[in-house]
Amino acid sequence: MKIDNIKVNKILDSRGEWTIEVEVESEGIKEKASIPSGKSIGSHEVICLDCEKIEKNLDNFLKDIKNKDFQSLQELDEFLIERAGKNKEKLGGNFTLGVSVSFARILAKMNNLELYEYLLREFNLKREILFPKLVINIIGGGVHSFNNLDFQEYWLVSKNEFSENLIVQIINIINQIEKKLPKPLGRNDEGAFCTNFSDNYEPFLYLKELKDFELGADIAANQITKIVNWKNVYQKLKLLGVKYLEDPYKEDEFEKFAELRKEGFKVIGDDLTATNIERLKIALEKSSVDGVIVKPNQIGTITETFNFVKLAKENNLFTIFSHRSGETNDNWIIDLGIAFNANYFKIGVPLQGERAAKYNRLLEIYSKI
Ligand code: 2PG
Ligand code: MG
Repeated sequence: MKIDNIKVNKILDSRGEWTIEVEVESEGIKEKASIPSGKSIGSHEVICLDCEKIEKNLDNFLKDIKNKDFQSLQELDEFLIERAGKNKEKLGGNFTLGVSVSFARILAKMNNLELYEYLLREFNLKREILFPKLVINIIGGGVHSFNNLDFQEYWLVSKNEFSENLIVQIINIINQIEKKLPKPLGRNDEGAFCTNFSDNYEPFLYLKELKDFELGADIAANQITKIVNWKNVYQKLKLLGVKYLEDPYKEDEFEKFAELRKEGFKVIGDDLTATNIERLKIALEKSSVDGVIVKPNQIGTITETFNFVKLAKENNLFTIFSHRSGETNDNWIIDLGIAFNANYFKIGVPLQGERAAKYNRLLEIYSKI
């Protein structure tokens, strides 16, 4: 299948910052995908380019791609990976992902399939997990917020799989917590409560003892510049009953991640593993993690995301398919997670349009399956 045209549009994300939307045309079908952007970006993520830079390269890239005939999404992704060069610096990982997702949507449409159904077929997969569980960022701090908390996200982790009931339960919990919180300042980038607390641990007192949920946190340690006695931090979090910890140390501290697992925490890599199979191999060798965050725009194509998830699953790691803090209303992350058998989705609270869009896609798929 030939690609006849690609356009890039400059659009706003949920933070009011510029991001891109990519439109691909093939065999008379046009499909679009928009790409979110992070604020706590690790140094091992691929390079994203702004719209103007992408447009500058576009004419040459189009001449090149129009000569090719792609038999599958994986063939297109291989071409993108090769042309984008190291860290996707020549084309931008945001652009390559936009092309990858749009082309997958075209192929799905041609075959009269939903995107997740097409991905199941393309990667020869079966639905093993009927529905993922949810990781919900209820109280926020760090670079997503404007309060005094150092840790980025205070989570409830659902014991139950996604359902309409679970959404109702989450909204009720949020309403109850809102009434109890000290002087709310508002909501942060992801819709989590942004409030000043007496210390970094107090937020967990508002989340404790909720039936059907466990506690977790994205420490996002890479973003914390002050000197911290980490041993002390994790002792306190253990006493509070926190079970899941994302990025508890800086992005290259594989050994420290592994040590923390011995304390009984479920340790998760985000900036550590960066949806990058080479980083995952190091994490596996050093036994650094129990689970990994999956953010396709950390790597730049659907195929590379799939290969990362495959290796994680072969090694019994759980996967958390995640939004970014600067989101768009697009919902392809849900189709990828459903097709690739995500164990969890981390998509924020269902109270802001760009996050609700993901919950709505889950509901839509849920009603079909
Ligand atoms: C994270 C993400 C999403 P950002 O650190 O896990 O919550 O934040 O998109 O800013 O990298
Ligand atoms: Mg993170």
